[in-house]
Amino acid sequence: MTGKRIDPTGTEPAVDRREFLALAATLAGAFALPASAIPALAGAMAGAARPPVVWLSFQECTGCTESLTRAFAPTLEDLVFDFLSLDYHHTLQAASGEAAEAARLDTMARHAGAYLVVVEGSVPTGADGAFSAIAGQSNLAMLAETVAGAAAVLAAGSCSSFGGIASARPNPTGAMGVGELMAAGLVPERPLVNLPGCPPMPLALAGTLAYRLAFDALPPLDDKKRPFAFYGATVHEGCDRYHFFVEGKFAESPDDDGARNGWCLYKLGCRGPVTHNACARFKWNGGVSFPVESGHPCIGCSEPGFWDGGGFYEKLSEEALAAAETGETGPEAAGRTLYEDNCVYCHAADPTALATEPEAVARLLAEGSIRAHSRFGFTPAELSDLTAYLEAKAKAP
Ligand code: FSX
Ligand code: SF4
Ligand code: F3S
Repeated sequence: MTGKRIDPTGTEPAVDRREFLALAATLAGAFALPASAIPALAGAMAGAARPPVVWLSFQECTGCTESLTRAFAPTLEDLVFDFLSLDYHHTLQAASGEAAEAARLDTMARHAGAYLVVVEGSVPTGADGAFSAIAGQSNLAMLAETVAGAAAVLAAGSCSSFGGIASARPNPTGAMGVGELMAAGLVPERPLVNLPGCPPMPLALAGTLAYRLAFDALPPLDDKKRPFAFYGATVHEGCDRYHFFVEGKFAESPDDDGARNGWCLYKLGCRGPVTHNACARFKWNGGVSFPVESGHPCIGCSEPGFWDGGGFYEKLSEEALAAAETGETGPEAAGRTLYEDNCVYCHAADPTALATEPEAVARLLAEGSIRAHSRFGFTPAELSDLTAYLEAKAKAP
């Protein structure tokens, strides 16, 4: 997208119809919608309805906002002025202090049940939320208050989706993602979409908002509440280096001939095979490139367990790779992924070395009685998967 057009009357959309159609066509492809849906998407974005959005920023690096302001089509400015009414945003709003908080409360009152909440960053739960406050209100209290009347909540980034960097071991602030907080009853349950990535892909956020506007519904989500359109495939599946992976041609160090020849980065710790994100498909910076294409292994920034489970330069286990390759599913495979993404960072890679019986592991985790484990916030289904994996390993010859 090129330079901004300034409209002194404030009535002309900053994005023209052709650009909306191009974006709508890209999104229709991502959502696997027929071409007949393109006018609906474009029309919704170009239309007069501007859903009110309250954007909350908690424990984060502001990379998520940075990411969206780098969205090439449309830019955040276009989103703000054309198809959203961004009523409150800590970083971007002109208002400050009491006026800023008044704007948030006013939106919540005037659009009760209809406004959207975008959350950036994780929420500290330790010390009664005292680790982070805005306008004298803890992040936890502000989130609970704001989410209560929302039509839907979009967790933008890995921090708000799954806890992210702030929740990395030893998680000193008790940081949690929005879904975890809802499951724990600390925040009212509202329809939730997770858009993980550190930062998230701009198109995932823009696309989800556009879909909501066009169809008055959230896009189809997977079991981690991520839109299939952007998280339905792994980075590996779309990677340009995939044929080298198949041929067994791997870079052994970041500056060897293999790396120079563009060979597969699996041996350098690439997490592409187990990382669900659309980087390889849509790429970054206007489609220029993405980490793997630029020569760096994927560090799994969009998966639960990032950062502890991010796998920095540590080769993915053969077992995890095999499970990803065969598409092996079911409780045991899911349990193994949970174990490898979380437990192995403190415990042995082979769970049969654990001193605790499988059944007791699940119980202790559910009770949250081991302090360092409470941050995982495994759901009952995850605990059952983990138990299935531990039991299978215990029984294996
Ligand atoms: Fe987290 Fe976003 Fe990573 Fe940073 O706000 S997902 S640390 S890019 O900024 O929350
Ligand atoms: Fe690409 Fe990484 Fe998969 Fe190799 S392992 S094909 S570099 S995503
Ligand atoms: Fe993150 Fe991997 Fe994409 S590190 S930006 S998911 S290539």
